[in-house]
Amino acid sequence: MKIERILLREIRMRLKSPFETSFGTVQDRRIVLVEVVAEGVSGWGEVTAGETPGYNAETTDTAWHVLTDFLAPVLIGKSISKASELPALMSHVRGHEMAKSGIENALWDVEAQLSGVPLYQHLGGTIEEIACGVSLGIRETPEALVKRVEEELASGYQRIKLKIKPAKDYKFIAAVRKEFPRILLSVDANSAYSLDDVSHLQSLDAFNLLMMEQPLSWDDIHAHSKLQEQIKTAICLDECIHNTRHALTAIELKACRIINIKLGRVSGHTEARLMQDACRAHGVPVWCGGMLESGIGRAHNIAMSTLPGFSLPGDVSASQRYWSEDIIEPAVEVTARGTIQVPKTPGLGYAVKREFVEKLTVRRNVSSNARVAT
Ligand code: OSB
Ligand code: MG
Repeated sequence: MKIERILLREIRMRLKSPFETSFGTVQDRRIVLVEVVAEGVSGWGEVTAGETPGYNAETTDTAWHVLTDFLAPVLIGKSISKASELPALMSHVRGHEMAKSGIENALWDVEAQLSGVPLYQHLGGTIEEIACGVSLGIRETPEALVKRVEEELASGYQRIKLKIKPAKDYKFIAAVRKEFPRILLSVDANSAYSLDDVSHLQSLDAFNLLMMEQPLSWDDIHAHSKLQEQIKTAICLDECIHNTRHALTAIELKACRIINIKLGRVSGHTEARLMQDACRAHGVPVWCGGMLESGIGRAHNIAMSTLPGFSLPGDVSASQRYWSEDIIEPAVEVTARGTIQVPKTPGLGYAVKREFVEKLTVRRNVSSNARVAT
C-alpha cells in the first residue's frame, strides 16, 4: 500500500451536555480527524487527545503539530505491505501515542477495505455483539446521579461507571449502591488520589465495586501496586498503560487486576491487539475505554472490542448519548440488551458524512506526494 495523501482536519463538536471529571469539564470538543488515501482508497482515524493536557500529556494542538511536522512528512509516499508495519515507521517520535493512533487506524481501515472485509474481522475479532457500559460525569448531588443511573439502566446499559474525585465520592457511590444493590458498578478517579488516601479508598471496598479505575498518579504503576495490596476492590489501570511492556510491568507488580485499553493511549490497533493478547495470557480481563469520541473513533472502538481479550463491558455507548448529530451513518445504536451489533460491511462499517464533516471543519492540512509523482 502506497500512502498517497494524508488529510488532517480539526472539527468542532459540542457535547449535548458538559462532561466533568476530576481533571476538568469539557463541552466543546476539538477533534482531529485523519484521512489516509492509499491505493486510491480513503480510510479514517480519529485523534482522541483532549483539548487540555489534563488526562495525559497530549492535546488537540500537540497532535496537530506532531502529525503535520513529524509524522505525515515521513510517511507520505512510503509503500508498506501491512498496516501493522506503521508503528516501526513512527518509532523515531517518542510518545504522542494519540497522534500516531489517528494515522495508524486510518490505514487499518484502508487495508480492511482493500481486503474486502469488515475491520473487526481484519483485526482478528470474533465477538459479533459487544457489551456496553456508560461513564457518568461528576454531578452536583447524589440524587441527580441516581436519577441519571436509573435512565442509563432503563436504556439497557450493562455496567455503570461513576467519575469520582475527593469529596465527590463516598456519598455519591453509597446513594447509587443503595438504590441499585446488584448492578455492575465501577468508579474512575483519573488520578485524583494519593497513597495518603489509602484508608479512605479502603472505605470504598464496602460498595462491592467491579473496579476502581486509575485512583493514583497518571504515571505511577508502582504506587498502584502498593495500593492494590491494601484494598479488596480490583484496580483497573488506564492512564499508566501506554504499551504492552507497561501492561506486563503492572501485571508483574500486581498493580492492577484489570486493564482499560484505549486505542489512542496505546498508539493504535497494532499495539492494542498485542496488549489484549498479553493480558489474556495472564488471565487479566480488558475492556475498551472511551474518550468522548465522534463516530469515527467510536467505530474503531467497536472493531477493537471484538477481540477475544475484551471480556468486560466497555465505555462504548450510543452516538446519541453525546451528539445531536454524529459524523457517521448510521449512528452507533445500542440494543435494549445493552449491546452494539458489529457492522459487517468492509472497512469501518459506517460511512463518514463528508459534507457534515466539511461544515464542522475549522482547519485542514494536506500532505501529498503528487508534486514528486510525474
Ligand atoms: O478516563 O475513561 C476516562 C473521558 C475523557 C477522558 C478520560 C475518560 C473519559 C471517560 C468517557 O470516561 C468515556 C466515554 O467516552 O464514554
Ligand atoms: Mg479512565
